[in-house]
Amino acid sequence: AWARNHHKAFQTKEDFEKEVVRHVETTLARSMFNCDESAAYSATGLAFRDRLVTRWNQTQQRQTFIDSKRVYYLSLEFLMGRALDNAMLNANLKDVAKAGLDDLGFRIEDIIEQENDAALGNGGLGRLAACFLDSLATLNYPAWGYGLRYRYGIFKQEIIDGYQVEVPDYWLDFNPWEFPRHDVTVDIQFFGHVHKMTDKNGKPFCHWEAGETVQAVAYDMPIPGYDTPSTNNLRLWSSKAASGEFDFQKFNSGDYESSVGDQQRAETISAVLYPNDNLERGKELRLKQQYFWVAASLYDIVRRFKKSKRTWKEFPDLVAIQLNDTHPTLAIVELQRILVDLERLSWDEAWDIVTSTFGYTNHTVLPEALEKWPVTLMQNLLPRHLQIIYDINLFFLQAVEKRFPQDRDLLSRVSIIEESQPKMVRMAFLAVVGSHKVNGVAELHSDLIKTTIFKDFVEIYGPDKFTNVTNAITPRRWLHQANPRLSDLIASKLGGYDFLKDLTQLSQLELSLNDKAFRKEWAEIKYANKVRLAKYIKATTDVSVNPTALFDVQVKRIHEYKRQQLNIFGVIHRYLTLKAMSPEERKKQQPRVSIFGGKAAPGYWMAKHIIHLVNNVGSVVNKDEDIGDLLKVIFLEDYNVSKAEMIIPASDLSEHISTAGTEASGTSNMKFVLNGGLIIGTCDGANIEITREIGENNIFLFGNLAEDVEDLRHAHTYGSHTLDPELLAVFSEIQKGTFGAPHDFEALISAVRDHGDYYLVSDDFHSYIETQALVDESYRNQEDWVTKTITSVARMGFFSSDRCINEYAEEIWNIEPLQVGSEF
Ligand code: 26W
Repeated sequence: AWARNHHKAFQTKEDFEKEVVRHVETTLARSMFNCDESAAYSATGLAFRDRLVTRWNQTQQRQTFIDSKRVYYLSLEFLMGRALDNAMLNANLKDVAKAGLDDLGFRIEDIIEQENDAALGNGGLGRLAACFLDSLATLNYPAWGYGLRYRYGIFKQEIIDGYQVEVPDYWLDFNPWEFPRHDVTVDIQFFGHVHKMTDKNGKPFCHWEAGETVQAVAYDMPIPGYDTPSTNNLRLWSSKAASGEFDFQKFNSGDYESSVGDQQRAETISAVLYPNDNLERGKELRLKQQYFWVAASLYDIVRRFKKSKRTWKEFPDLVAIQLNDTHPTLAIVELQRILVDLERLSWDEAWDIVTSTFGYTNHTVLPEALEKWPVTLMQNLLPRHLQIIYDINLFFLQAVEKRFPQDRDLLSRVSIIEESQPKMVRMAFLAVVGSHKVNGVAELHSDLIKTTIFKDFVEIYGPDKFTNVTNAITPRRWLHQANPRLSDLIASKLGGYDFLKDLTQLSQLELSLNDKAFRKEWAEIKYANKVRLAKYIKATTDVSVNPTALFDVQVKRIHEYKRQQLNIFGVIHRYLTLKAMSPEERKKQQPRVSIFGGKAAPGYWMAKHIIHLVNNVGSVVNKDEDIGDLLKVIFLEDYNVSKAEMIIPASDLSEHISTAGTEASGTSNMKFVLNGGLIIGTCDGANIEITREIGENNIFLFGNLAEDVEDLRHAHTYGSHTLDPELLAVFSEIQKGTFGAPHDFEALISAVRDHGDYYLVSDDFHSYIETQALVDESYRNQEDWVTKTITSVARMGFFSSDRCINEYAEEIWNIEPLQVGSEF
């Protein structure tokens, strides 16, 4: 109905073309004669943005009018990737756009390729947030995301002479998907002092007189749902000097540089995404980012709540806030401060509201990733917040002491303040104490947090406060968009695309297991995706790979716990084995292409050594004529969301081989299986639940179990530590200089050989090699392999982020979808 009222709501290619031409000629002020691909992208983006805006406004108006509970997802990272393809597919207008662009002389694939990824995240945590936004909109939940608008997203990775080089990612040049809201600003304060005051009734209260003010400006991005008019909002804050802060005194007295310097200091807050994944480094600017974003978001949320004219007690009936890891934990303190200092509620009333509002998701148990801030830093930057943290801790410890008298050990173990030198604020504990639910992201992980880092809190609060919501992915981007041919084939079997909104329908694919034509098309799609990747590999690395070889892929952030070193040591072992064979024997071997991709944090030397080793092994193996197509080793530069969309559909086998108990969930494992690839993996994170769903015949599991890791580590340190002989042979080869100066790789070897092998590379090596041999054998039987992949896809229904979001909505947020009807 609304379409008739809006000329911009094109439905035909002719109308779409008119919109593109209009945007080229007026918005971009160019002529169609010199409309290049970049201009065509911009105009196409603007045309789709126009039609999003209408629905976006209507969704927001409706949410406000109905006054229903909203969820706010606070995440320091949103790894959105590209928006255009997604917007076209969600609106079911990609065919229209394709035909229209074709008329105008463009190929839609080339136009899509023009867009920069919105790369505001490191890896799993940020991409999960993006999948969640897609599901929230698709399921019509009233939801907003809140994050930071980094000027520089995750760095771009170049490989030069086998080494990673970081290049800044300036992505904002032209971004049709964001709407600056220069009228939506919040002044954010830092530093200063706290004064004790009394109000006119003689009641004492605290007043924070800040030393620095920075302005937060909102930038909004529309988040379209699939096959629904619902369009949610992602609000990202950008920092600039507060209007009163530009120092005209300095400016007029000729001190231009220093007045501009203040401006730049303010803008620094949202300048750059910290590129550490799973490593906390206690930098003041990072804490400033966290508070800046949290304070702006809460001001916004409270402002919206106040318009509803409800009483404060009703706040949790209208507002749920989810903390994506501990990064936004200061929101707990900030809300308590707003309620007590500014709104003048009693401490207990305020604390009830706060704890009913927040939920906290934990994404890691790695000790080096758990956030702790020095008390002195907090005292200086956020003096009033530190006082409140101390009070929260005091009341909490008093309550614990009451329930468990005389257990001083317990008190010091659970204290939010760690009594170390220097004293530290433990953010995870603060998040637990200030939330009504705490969840892990896969069953094993949720069990682990209950028995390790939060064990005492389970005693204190009881087990019901802790729950599990197993991660999942959006099938719209990770099947329909990334692998359109597979999506079409599935739709042809299932009678339409409803499975994209109810992924459990995939189970019907098992009925087609014996359908020859279907199987053939299934295999052809995989092959076509491999051909496309092979072309990309040739174009970017100049290595020719055979698309009939087994494509073995490990793409994710480079980290010792994810064990890319195990993979590359395994590759070297394979190379040595092949070299030792006679030419006749070699002919019987299964050809393989080992593909790696992923970024190392700039200061993470071990990770950088791993990248270097992979590249050097590649340059030796790839030109070895004895080996030929039997083994190729590829490092794909600058792994990101849009590359993932090409790489994942082309994989036969993907590696998810973290030391058991270290990978909280993993989500790419799900993406690979959903695209008809199999997994080699450890019993870790979501691999375990994937196995439960698809069956253990359809996954290649290996290695030690999480329950045995502690004992093995202990044995390495205190007992005798014998290393796997085949791994030692790999080490000798590296040390002979076969893959370049051995010095460069000494640290990788000695971590295993001399420093206790914390990640159990040696303990799992034999099992890994044997399991890889099993993979070769399985792959030889292509019919069986296809059966395994179809069966696996059919059983992946559980891993839709729609299921995941419904669980959060019911168990944690207590929110309902907003029915959308014909009035849209
Ligand atoms: C403060 C430094 C820092 C930065 C990022 C610490 C921790 C992080 C993230 C929590 C790391 C992360 O992305 N964790 C991943 O979260 C995914 C989504 O739940 C899981 O699938 C991955 O297993 C987990 O590593």
